[in-house]
Amino acid sequence: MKDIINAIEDASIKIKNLIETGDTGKSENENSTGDTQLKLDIASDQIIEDIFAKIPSIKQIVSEEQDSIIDLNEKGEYLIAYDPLDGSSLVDVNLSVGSIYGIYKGNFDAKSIIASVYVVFGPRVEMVVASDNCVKMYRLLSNEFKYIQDIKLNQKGKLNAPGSTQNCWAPYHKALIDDIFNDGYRLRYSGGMVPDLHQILLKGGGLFSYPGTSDRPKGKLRQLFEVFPFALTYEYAGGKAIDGLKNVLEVETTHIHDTTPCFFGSNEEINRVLKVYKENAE
Ligand code: P6P
Repeated sequence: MKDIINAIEDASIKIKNLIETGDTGKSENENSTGDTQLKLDIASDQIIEDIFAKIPSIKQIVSEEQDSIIDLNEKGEYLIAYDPLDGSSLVDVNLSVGSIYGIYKGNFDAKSIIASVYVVFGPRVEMVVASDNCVKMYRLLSNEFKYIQDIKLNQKGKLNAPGSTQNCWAPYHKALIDDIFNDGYRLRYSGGMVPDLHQILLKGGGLFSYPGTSDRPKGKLRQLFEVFPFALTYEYAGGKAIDGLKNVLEVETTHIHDTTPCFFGSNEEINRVLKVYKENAE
């Protein structure tokens, strides 16, 4: 898998340069989930696809920016689902964005994920690799990624990142979020999944939630290239990731662009979510 990590490092250096100089305007196209594609989305997707196409161990890839599975090498061992530039609309207001990669063996489904990588493009460029039950962070220094630290979550944190359209929340979800704030948690939500989840990991814990809502009953975040990679990362860091009622890595995928409600966090916060959601399960 070292070849894949090296490929992600190379792609990330190119994407960093693209963010700094590229056109942040809209393209004429939409992606499979109906989001208007920015020129940055398409360009960063092309960078990653071109680099992955040269790696013999990669059998297939799935991108948020492309409708269907792309076949690369019949004899390849790995399948990669990725979001090339998540939160790209934040670039033109100079907020952090990121790339997310789920590395699978056998199938594009939760039980087949074996590793995940995300890269945060912020004041610094940092890559986090979750594999073999540990989470390691690297930082881009003089154009090379250097190991910085392992990441571990505390049992309980201080940050609360409540996503989705608040006037579409279930009443019990609103009460849960309000209770967490009443316990003194700090609001930390930028609208970028990668920096928001990275912050909770590095600050020791808390809760990130993107629930099912009346306008989006199955949530907004995509299973294969957003939710499952971060679920593996949070689990390996000693936390949990659920869909409200169960481990989110038990969720079934029927289409490569499927979404799911998701909660990521330290154990204590996730247990609070489970209690409330189980009490209100239909
Ligand atoms: P909302 C960015 O578009 C994204 O996919 C994630 O990065 C982020 O967590 C979420 O959407 C934000 O969605 O509905 O809170 O603006």
